[in-house]
Amino acid sequence: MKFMIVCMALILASGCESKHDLATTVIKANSMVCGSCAKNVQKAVARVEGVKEVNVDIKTKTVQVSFLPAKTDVGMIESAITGAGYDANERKRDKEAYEKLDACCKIDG
Ligand SMILES: [Cu+2]
Repeated sequence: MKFMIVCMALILASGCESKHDLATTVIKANSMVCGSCAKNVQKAVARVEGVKEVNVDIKTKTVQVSFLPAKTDVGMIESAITGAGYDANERKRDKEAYEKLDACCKIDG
């Protein structure tokens, strides 16, 4: 977050977009319940081309992602999460992927 503010200040002052053209989004993944969910989501999002950084917070059930807007977008990142079997913002998890999750990761039995 600090970085973004610094970058924005720099863009206003001179223009650092060539080196620091990362966008950051926070995605709600409410169906994550444990550490292995967090790992699954982390891995799935990290595989998306253009994603530079993934921080999963299991306590707040959020996924903070830094990505290159030229290569990917929030929709693609959400798809990666739903494809791993977890809800992402308003998108519902992929049923088949969800069925393959460990028993501890299933929220509705
Ligand atoms: Cu889990």
